This record gives sequence, C-alpha cells and structure tokens, in this order.
Amino acid sequence: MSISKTIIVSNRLPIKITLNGSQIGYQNSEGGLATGLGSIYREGDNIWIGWPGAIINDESIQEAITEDLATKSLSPVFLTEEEINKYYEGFSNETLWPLFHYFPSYANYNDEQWCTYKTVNQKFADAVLRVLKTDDQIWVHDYQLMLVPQMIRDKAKNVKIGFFLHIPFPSFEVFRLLPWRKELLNGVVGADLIGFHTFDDSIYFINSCQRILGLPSNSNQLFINDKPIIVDAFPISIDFEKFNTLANDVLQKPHEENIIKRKGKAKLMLSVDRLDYSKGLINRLKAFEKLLEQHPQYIKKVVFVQLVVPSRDTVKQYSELKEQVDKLVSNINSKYSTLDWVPIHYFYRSFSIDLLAALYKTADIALVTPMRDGMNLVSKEFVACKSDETGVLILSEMAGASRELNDAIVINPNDSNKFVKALVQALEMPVDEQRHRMRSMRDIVSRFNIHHWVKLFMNRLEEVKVLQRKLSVR
Ligand code: GDG
Repeated sequence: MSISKTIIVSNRLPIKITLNGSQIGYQNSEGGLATGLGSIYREGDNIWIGWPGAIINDESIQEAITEDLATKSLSPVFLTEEEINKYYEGFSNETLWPLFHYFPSYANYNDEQWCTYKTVNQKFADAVLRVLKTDDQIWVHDYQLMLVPQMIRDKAKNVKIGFFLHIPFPSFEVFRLLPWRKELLNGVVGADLIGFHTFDDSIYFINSCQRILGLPSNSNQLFINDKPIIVDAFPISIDFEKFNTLANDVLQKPHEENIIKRKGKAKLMLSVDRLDYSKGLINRLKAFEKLLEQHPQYIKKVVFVQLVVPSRDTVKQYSELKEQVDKLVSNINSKYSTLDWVPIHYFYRSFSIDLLAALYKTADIALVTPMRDGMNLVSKEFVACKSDETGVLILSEMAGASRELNDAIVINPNDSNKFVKALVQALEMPVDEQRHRMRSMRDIVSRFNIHHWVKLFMNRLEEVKVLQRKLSVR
C-alpha cells in the first residue's frame, strides 16, 4: 500500500537564501503561513514546493540548494530573472494584485507577462507532477499560481487538490475587466476545494464562474461535468500563542520600558503595513492630520507610530506612494511638532518580531485601515499581544478581518469625518469598554488560530472527495 503525502505549493518557500560567493546561507521564515503549515509539511514524506526567493542560474549551486532543502522537506522551483520580472513583478503584482484590490486603473494588461505567467505556472505544476502519487493531496496557494490546479488535474484526474486565495476576489464587474478571465477561472476550478478569506469573496467567485464559464451551481457547490467542487470561506489567522507569549516574555521588558518612557503621558497609536496602495496609508495620515486640526486638545497627547515595511518599491505606483507618504508625514510633523513632541514617528524599514510585539503590547490604539485587504494579520497580532485586555482596534470594513473582529471600531477609510470620530472614540474609550471588546476579540483569535485554519481546510478537502465519490456511485 502506498502512503499518501501532502504537497504544499506556493510562490515562495518559507525560507530566505543568502549567497556569499559559493557559500549558501538559509534563514527560516517567521511568517504565519510557515508556522501554520509547519505542522504539515515537515511530517512523513510531505513536501513544500516553491521559489526559494533568490535568482540562481548556476546549475551546481541549484543542485546543492536542492539537496540541502530536501532535508527540510522543501523543494525549490528555480526561476530566471526574466521569469521573476514578468510572472511575479509583472502579471502577479501589476495585473492581478491591483485588480483584485479594486484598483483597476493601476492594472497593466500585457500579453508577454501573461505568457510568462502561464509558463511559470506550468513549471510549478510539473514540479508537483514529478513527485505526485495517486493518493496524495495538494494544496496550492495564492494569486501567483491560479492556473496550477487545472494543470495538475489534466495529468492526474482523481488526485485531491485544494486552492486558497490570500487576497480578495473581486466582484464580477471588476473581474470581467481581465482579458484572461476565462483562462484564470478554468485554472482554479481544477481544484476540488477553493477557499477564500470571506463569504463575500466566495460568492463573487461563484458568480464569476456562473457568468463567465457558464458553470451550474448550488449554494457553495460548482459543477464541472456533474462533478461537484466546493467553494467556501476559511478566514486565515495567526499563531495566537506565539504572539501572546512574545508579548509576555521578560526579555521584552527593556523594549517595553523604552517605548513607555518615550511616549510619556501621550497615547500611542500604531500602524504596521507593507508599502502598498491597498493599505490606506494616505487616508490614514490625512485623518490623523484632521484630528490634530479639529481637536487641538490632542496635541502632545497622542503619538502616532507608523511602520512601513519596504515592498515592490521599484514599481512606479509604489515609489510614488512612498514619496506621497514621506511628504505628508513631513508636512504634518513640521506643522505640529513642538520642541518636546513629534506627532508622527515614521519608520521605513522592517523591525524585529520582538520589537514589533513590544509595540503591539504598549500601543493604546492600533489603526488597521486598508482600502482593501484579504484578511490583515496585523489586526489579529495586535489583539494577541494585548494580554492585559486593554487597547482599542480601529479596523477598516474593507479588511477581511472586520467580519470576525466586530468588537473593533469598524470604519470606512474613505469617510474622513467618521474616521476622525473613531479616533476620538478610541482616545476616549473607558477602560471597562476596552476590556469588554478586547476580551471578546482575543477569544475569537485564540480559538480560530492558524492551526485551526489548516485543520479546517485539510479536513474539508477530505470531505469533498467523499462527496464526489458518493455522487459518482449513485
Ligand atoms: C497577504 C494579504 C492576508 C509587518 N511588518 C513587519 C512584520 N510584518 C508582518 C506582520 C504580518 C505580515 O507582515 C503582514 O500581513 P498582512 O496580513 O497584514 O498583509 P500581507 O503581507 O499583504 O498578506 C493579507 C495575508 O496575505 C495572509 O493570508 O491577511 O490580506 O494581503 O504578519 O506581522 N514582521 C516583522 N517585522 C516588521 O517590521 N518581523
């Protein structure tokens, strides 16, 4: 009897590679997905297939990396510089990302990039097919690999395939703008189970499949030549225990004391985002400026720490956004700073996870106000670090997380008046109310954590196959 295995497929492997001459260094990724899937891919013969994050053309180095990674249950797909430019930076990040985040005017439709996207998706599918056995199950992740499920299905009719999209799926009127809408949907429906962060995303997907592919549906099932496949919501989460423990760690004390000393009597507002137009940086800074303008009693009573992690800054829209943010922060600070107080502390770099946890713990208010976000893990990490149950979360209704964390102050980031009202409400919220809200959010994030998410998806994938078998013997 053959022993079945699970194959995880994602654009990036959960590892960072550094090359110093012929010396190869490996650093494990600290990301939530890596933690959650860690419990799966390291077991038995299971394996994680993906790009190792560095462009390596030398075949002998590729072989050495492949051998080293095999000991960690990882299998690299090597990509050329041109492939990364056209498939990843191009089609994935300049076409799918803006369109799926409701920024259609930023989307670039380029045939060459689309062709490379197809070629690279085939490379990933071939890497799966090389190690695939009949009873295996495959879990494909995210918008970079939407064609992979069907590419595998073409060669392996009965294998179990799951697909999860980490970003929003747009409504039909936006999705239809894509010249290759049909091909992309046909790629995804090669899977038996298709997961999204929210119920709305799953409905939008079903709707596009009905209208563009003409597929029949019944509730959350789509039918491919009478075979049912399931489309459902699986809201991703974080490793609650990791953040809760980090925040309580005695080694964090110096960080915490330092932050508390620096903020003095002022309240600390915190935002943490990758540099991205979807994250709502500009609207947030403008709302903060409006707060100081309309409510001058908060001058010197509030400090806003904005952490921006550099991302895709060679792309025009991103470098322009960076300039806009720099300018706005500088204008606000030069207008309102006093000799002993600066309103915005702005960092354009990455922080250690320890410092991040200390900031989450000491912040009085977290501002998570994207224009659009699949889920947003920062909101959940903040909640996990607030072990004393105080603190207020201001959350955009456009983030998937707002469906679960409804004890946050939920706002529309385009509504600047309500945004300012929410800031005042957060600054004035009595501690009892903070505790009541925070307790219920912590309860949700601790129960529905990343381990729960992985289990839920994998169990569901098993169930779909049972359902398909039942229907085929009728
Ligand atoms: C995509 C979807 C979905 C940030 N700064 C630092 C740092 N971070 C970490 C945070 C958090 C992660 O980066 C950001 O996660 P988000 O969920 O907020 O956003 P995306 O990167 O856009 O992720 C998103 C997610 O996939 C999962 O499905 O929620 O909607 O867009 O974990 O902690 N980490 C460290 N230093 C930093 O300075 N160490």
